[in-house]
This record gives sequence, C-alpha cells and structure tokens, in this order.
Amino acid sequence: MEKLIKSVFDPQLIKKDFPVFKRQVNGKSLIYLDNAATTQKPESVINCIDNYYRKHNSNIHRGVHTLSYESTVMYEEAHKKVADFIGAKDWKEIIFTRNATESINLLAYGWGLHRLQEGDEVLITIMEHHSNIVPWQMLRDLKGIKINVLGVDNKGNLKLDELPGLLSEKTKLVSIIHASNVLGTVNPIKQITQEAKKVGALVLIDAAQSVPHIPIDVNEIGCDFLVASGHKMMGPTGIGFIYGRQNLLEDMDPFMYGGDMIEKVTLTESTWNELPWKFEAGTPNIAGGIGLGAAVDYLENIGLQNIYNHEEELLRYALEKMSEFDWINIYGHKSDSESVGVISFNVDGVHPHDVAGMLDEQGIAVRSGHHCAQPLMHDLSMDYTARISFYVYNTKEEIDLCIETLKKVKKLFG
Ligand code: 7TS
Repeated sequence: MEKLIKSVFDPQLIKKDFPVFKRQVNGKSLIYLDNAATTQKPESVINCIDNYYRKHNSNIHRGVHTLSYESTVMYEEAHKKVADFIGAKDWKEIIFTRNATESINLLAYGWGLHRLQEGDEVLITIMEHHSNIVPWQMLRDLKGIKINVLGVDNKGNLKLDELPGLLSEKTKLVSIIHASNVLGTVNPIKQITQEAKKVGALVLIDAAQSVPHIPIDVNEIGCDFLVASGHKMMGPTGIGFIYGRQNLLEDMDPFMYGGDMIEKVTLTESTWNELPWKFEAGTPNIAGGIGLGAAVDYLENIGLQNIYNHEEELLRYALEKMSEFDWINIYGHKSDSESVGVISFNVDGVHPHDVAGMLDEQGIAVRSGHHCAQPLMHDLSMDYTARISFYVYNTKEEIDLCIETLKKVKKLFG
C-alpha cells in the first residue's frame, strides 16, 4: 500500500489497493456501491491474514512455544489498534466478537439478563437495525422489561423533542444507532448520551455504519458501550468488537462459558479470567482479529476525516444528480443534518429487485430489500428500496454510470 499524503487524496489510487477491482462483472468493470452491507478488502488485509496462516498460525494463550507466543502478541496488538482507533483508554475495554449482532447479544445476555428487572425500560429508536431490536424483545419476554421507541420525522431525523418524555428513572439503557443503514442519517449521539445520563441510564451505540466512515472517540461521546463489525471497515468477516467501560465490563457476567474465559476451575465452581478474555470464550477468530488490526492500520493511514470528506462529496453529488429526475424517490436526506454515504431510493413503477438486477447486468453492485430495518421501512410506508452506499474507493464517474443505468431501467420497466 502506498503511503497517502492527505492533500493528494485520490480514490483511483486507493482503488489499486483492492484486488477485487481488477475483476469484471458481466463483462464490465466492477462498480461496488453496496458498502453498507460489507466493504471490499485491501491487499494489506488479505496479505496480513495470508502471512499469519503461513508463518505464525498457532493457538493463543496456550503453551510457551514460539508460534503461540507470536500469535498471542499479534492478537493482543489487534485489540490495542482497535482501542486507539476509537479512543478507548485501555485495550482491555475491547472485546472481539463475530460481528455487531453478536456484540449486542453479548451485552443483552451478559449485562441485561442479570441487571434488568421487570418494569425497567430500554429506549431504542425506530431507525434500528434488527440486531438492536430483537435482543431487547428477547429480554422483554424473559424479564418483563419495557421497550420505548423514539420515532423519526418526515425529514429522516430522530424526533428529539420527544426524547425527554421517553426518559425516566426507569430507563436503564438507551441503545441507539449512530448512522442509519437505510437513511444515512447520523444521529446526535453525544446529545442523546447527555440526556440519558441525566436519568442515570447507560448508553450503547450501534456504530456499525459510523466507525468505518466517521472519526469516533468513545470518551468524547461519553457512551458506556459501542459495537461495530470488522467486515464493514475493510476487515474480514467473522470479527467484530465491543467497547465497554472497564468498570462495567468487570462487573458484568460472561456470555459464553468454557475455555480461555476462566481463571480457575474446580468441579464445583470457577472464577473468571481478566478482561477482555472473560468475554472471549474458546479459541477466538485469531486470524480475523489480526486482519481487523491490519484494516485499522489501512484506515488510519488514509485518515478517517479524509474518508468522511470524500464520502460527503460523493453523497452531495449523487443527491444533486438523482434529484434531477422526478421518477427517483429518495428516502431521508431532507435536511442539512449530518449523513453518511447511504441513499435508499425507488424508481417509480419498478420493483427495487429489478433495479438492482439491471444495475448488476452493468457490473454495478447495489442492495435491494428491507435492509434488516423493517420497523423503519413500515414507518416510511414501504416494503423494499434499492440502496447505494459509498466508500473511499468510489468516484463521481461511478455515480454517473449508475444514474445512466437507472435511466435505462426507467425506460425499460417504468
Ligand atoms: N447495525 C447496523 C446499523 C447495521 O447496518 C448492521 C448491518 C448491523 C448492525 C449488523 O451487522 P452484522 O455485521 O452483525 O450483520 N447492516 C447491513 C446492511 O445494511 N446491509 O447488510 C447488512
């Protein structure tokens, strides 16, 4: 990977770091606009995993042999990289999981199951991905907690004026999405955290769509927990993380029980390992964790602010171009509030799956569907949308090609 000088940020140069862009799809150069689902992987991440398996592969925290020691150091180092990346004070505050979904489940079981009681309340928003809805419904059914929901206005922003009415001393957790995977809206999480703290609630941020795109500092936000998925930030699949305040994690019960998460075991009782291993039972995804560390290195080398600025430029460009056509209906983006590069839209008279199918014929990858956010979709009175989502390697020319294809779609189907 070439060291990028911030002033010569060039997506075409960045694209060269990603082997997938050498391939053709349906005879065309790949245009990848499905980054909210997962991102492509740079050569450095692929090489790092390859190198790990070729030279170091061994189990961690087991034995004294050289390979095991090297693997342990590399895996711990990856936790440190993630901690620095999001401003955590200590790397022991970073727990590796499989993905954001598993992270939220770990917190629902490890914290919620033991700390919440009948009558306690959890506040979410209608913008949540299913992974930040269903675990709380599980706790509602098991423990009798109540789930309150903050709505969205017709501009695609949270109805913040309703927030104080939904918070009380019964609210034990506010669990909110940072950036919407449907609308692109970036929620004012610092302000919401401050409000939540006034009633003594803990705050969990689902940062799956923000950590890869926006500079994040957990201490500046003031949150208690934050979760994300490695595969949405150029890392491999099967690795994600939780940030948790050390005192809360220390106080929490484990989620999974067995090897590596223990300090001492007898046939009658066991004690738990230190952080973060208390929450990483069994042999973890060592190569995945190390690969995530390489992804963080790559992102830091480009600079998160550069990534954000580039995506912001693409977003403004795409919104302007798409709004020239009255047969393209865009959801959200109706105010000047902060957004990430996600645009959900429909083409009049054409099913979003047909839109995605025709774009694919031109080598353009987009997602169509409910985006695992059915309550939000229902609130917006629709079942499915097509969605384009940007990352650092996308260009304005790709947006032009996408819009040209949408015109053909409209002509053929509409
Ligand atoms: N939270 C948000 C905000 C998400 O967008 C997603 C995945 C998740 C959590 C879950 O991530 P996972 O890695 O555990 O699956 N969102 C999407 C999407 O928009 N299209 O595909 C996956």
